[in-house]
Amino acid sequence: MKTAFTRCVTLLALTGGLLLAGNATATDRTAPPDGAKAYFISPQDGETLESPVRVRMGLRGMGVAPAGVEMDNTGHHHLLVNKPLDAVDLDASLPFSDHKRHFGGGQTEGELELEPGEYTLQLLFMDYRHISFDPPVVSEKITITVE
Ligand SMILES: [Cu+2]
Repeated sequence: MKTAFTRCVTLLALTGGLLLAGNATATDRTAPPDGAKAYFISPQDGETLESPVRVRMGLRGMGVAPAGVEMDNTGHHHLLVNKPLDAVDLDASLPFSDHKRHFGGGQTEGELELEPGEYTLQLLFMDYRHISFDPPVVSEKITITVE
């Protein structure tokens, strides 16, 4: 009887530990400094441009570092193209796609090849693991037209 009880408690403890570990990874987001913000230097909201579109990314209150380099209050830029922020899982490492561009080398400028049309762009600044800060460090969402 006593052995069975002990085993049961051990199992519960193990399960509890695993659950806690799971939660820790899912919510292990770092708080950014107060007032941290990403912003577009260019293009401007409402601008009409030709492809390739040169994007210049600004950052206030934090520093840019390459992906994989863990330093306090740093991260790298990501550009959401026609991708609403609420469609992004901020607790997970951001996947790579045409709609979610990473500037993992620490770039603050990039070029976008875009077909003619209207696009929304938003910057999402994330940490060395491509995981969002909490609250997320984002820019305004802007709309551009490519001719
Ligand atoms: Cu990234």
